Amino acid sequence: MSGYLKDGIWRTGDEGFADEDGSFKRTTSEFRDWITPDGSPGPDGQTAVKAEPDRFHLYVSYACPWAHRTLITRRLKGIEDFLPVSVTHWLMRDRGWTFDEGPGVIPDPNENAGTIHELYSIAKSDVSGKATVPVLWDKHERRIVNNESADIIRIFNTAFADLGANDIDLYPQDCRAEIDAVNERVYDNVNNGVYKSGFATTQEAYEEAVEPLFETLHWLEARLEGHDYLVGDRLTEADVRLLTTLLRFDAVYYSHFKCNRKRIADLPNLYRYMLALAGREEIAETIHMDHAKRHYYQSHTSINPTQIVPVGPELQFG
Ligand SMILES: N[C@@H](CCC(=O)N[C@@H](CS)C(=O)NCC(=O)O)C(=O)O
Repeated sequence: MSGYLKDGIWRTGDEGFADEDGSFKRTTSEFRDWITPDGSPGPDGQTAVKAEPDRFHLYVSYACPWAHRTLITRRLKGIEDFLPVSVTHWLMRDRGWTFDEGPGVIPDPNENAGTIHELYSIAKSDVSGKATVPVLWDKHERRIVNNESADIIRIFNTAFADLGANDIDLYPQDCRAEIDAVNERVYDNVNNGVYKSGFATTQEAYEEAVEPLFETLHWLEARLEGHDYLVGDRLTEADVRLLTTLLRFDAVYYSHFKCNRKRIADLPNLYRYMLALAGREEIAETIHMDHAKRHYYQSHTSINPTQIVPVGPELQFG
């Protein structure tokens, strides 16, 4: 059980976030502004703020695959110095994400918030919806620039170019159409597919999610035959976006979310690909499977009422 904001007030419970047919409904992200080197609008005309060294802050949970994308991109782009990070406790219960003390937790130095939802209310006093991570925060204006990981990794790719970010391009112009196509299929069926499987409350809704999930994993398995990356011959955001779900698959989604037709370890190309990426120093440093395992098994008490965290699998990252 988590909670949500209604007109700026935090409420406990999950009302309004499941469909009547038992399928899991993901809400859309509310804050979609951009950061650009000079403050000019974002790629689709988004309102943007100028990249400045001591202005922004990133709030994440190590458990969350969406937030994990932003941590990996932050590290790959070498922008840690312009963008400090706060890390929530792994448990997400009736106060949502908190900064309660615990191993790995990094409290909020800006607003001294005890929970993520407080940041949402500071940013917008009548905000409604879930209080999700990641959150990209503007310290000057005390507001959320963006809370959509897909946007945030694109922002990181270009925003801090003039401040000395690495020039690795995770969304190269010549591969964009292919990256977008892969992302779309992976998002629907894999990144979100595991959640749709796990949070389904009817057999039909579960099967409707789990079938395309494995179909897509087999498609990816074939695509990676003889290749190290999903698109072209270099690391792109398509890999970052897939990887964070793969890393949690065998330890969490396979059992907790009932995605158990196969493990990633049973799919040789995907397994090799995942291990190679997870072994890169910059990525390895961002992996915290202790938070991920404890988060899922202990937070979702409707799925796992005993809150027991399984000991396996033997292979653990981070
Ligand atoms: N669209 C968002 C989704 C983020 C998201 O769903 N985060 C989850 C954690 S994995 C969350 O914070 N959930 C809070 C809740 O359900 O109350 C993104 O990709 O940034």
